[in-house]
Amino acid sequence: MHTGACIIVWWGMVNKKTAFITGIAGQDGAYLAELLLDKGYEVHGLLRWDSYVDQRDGAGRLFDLDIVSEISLHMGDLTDAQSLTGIIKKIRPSEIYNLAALSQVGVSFDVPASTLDINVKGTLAVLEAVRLLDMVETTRIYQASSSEMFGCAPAPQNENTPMQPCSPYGASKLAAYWLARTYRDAYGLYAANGILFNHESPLRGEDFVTRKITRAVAKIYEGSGEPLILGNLDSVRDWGHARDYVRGMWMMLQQDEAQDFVLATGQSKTVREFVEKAFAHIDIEIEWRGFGVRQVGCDAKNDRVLVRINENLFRPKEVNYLLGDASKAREILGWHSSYDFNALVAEMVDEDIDLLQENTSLKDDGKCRKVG
Ligand code: NDP
Ligand code: GDR
Repeated sequence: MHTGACIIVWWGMVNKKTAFITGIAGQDGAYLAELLLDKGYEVHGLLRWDSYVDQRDGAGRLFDLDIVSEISLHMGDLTDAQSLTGIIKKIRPSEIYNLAALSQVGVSFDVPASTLDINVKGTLAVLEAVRLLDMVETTRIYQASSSEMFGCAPAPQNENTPMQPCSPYGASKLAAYWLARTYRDAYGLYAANGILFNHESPLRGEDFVTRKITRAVAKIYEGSGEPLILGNLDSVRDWGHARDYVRGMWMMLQQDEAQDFVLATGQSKTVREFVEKAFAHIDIEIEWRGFGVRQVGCDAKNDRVLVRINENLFRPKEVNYLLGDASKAREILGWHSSYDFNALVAEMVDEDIDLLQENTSLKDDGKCRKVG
């Protein structure tokens, strides 16, 4: 090899950035890992022990994106501060993306103490590890904050909106947000909060409303007679695409100074509109009949009931209206959302139909079922 080429290879090796992603097996973790690999990063990820032991299932999204072999996975738990510190000490990452969380808002009402343990003490463990390992000068932290912190605050919400969380999840994320800000102010740590509004994708967990809807619509398209059962149809969300949002996370860590940013599309829709759009994509027009929990969504052509309401799916307290103002991210980061609502819904329904068809053909072949 020529001396010049050697220098380029050496320069690339010493300057290769190392990222550590907690929650790497989640929706955002998987897309972020893919993005960072594309940018030439060495990528490490934290996997909970059961996900680590059964990686085909626990890290299924990394297999779906075909990137698992390029990532170093570490068994651990966000709530186990000692083991987490050991992993960070070994990797000495230049960037940490703290995405691991109990992220289901409804579930947080059932297990509030676990929610706080994971989301608050877990975040503290990451911040403390960086401080105690003397990595404040060398490591930047992204903290996955959430529009749920705004709770009942009037829309549109931005970085200056007073926060009024309405769930254990929202309260936990607000505490973690303030911990990140406190470590930034007290110790000079580069810790940026991304206050992200809802973002979805074909990799979205099946217990979130968008994916629940698109899976049910795909099954109905494939001939299922089971209606879609939902809770509150009238809450309003600002839904974007996860691929756009992970790009924003990375951008937040490339600034001269750590700051907090809202990422949102600035467009809001109700759950009901999401349902209508998803069915419209398979040429079914939904007609709503009745009121309250007795309301049903019917196929306008043949009166078949396709959507029902179950009051058990309502939350003890609901965030009614979320609509983000991402002007700061647009101006400072140059970030924008590239998907519109229609494209997002269409992609999710199409992918769920493809997945069902793929699974059916695998079953017909007598082969193992693909892990979805
Ligand atoms: P997911 O629920 O898809 O992923 C969360 C990941 O965290 C899972 O892989 C889960 O692992 C992991 N995890 C949970 N508990 C622990 C633990 N104790 N130790 C280690 N790992 C753990 O969430 P998203 O990818 O959608 O979101 C990423 C982050 O962004 C979360 O913090 C979420 O709260 C936040 N956020 C998300 C938004 C969205 O719309 N998607 C909007 C705003 C904020 P396992 O799979 O093994 O359970
Ligand atoms: P959210 O997302 O709570 O906004 O949190 P989710 O998709 O769970 O709910 C959105 C809205 O839909 C209503 N809803 C239902 N929700 C679920 N999950 N299942 C149902 O059957 C159902 N029927 C109606 C909900 O009441 C709610 O109003 C997401 C998560 O990703 C958080 O981690 C993240 O911080 C926020 O987005 C921003």
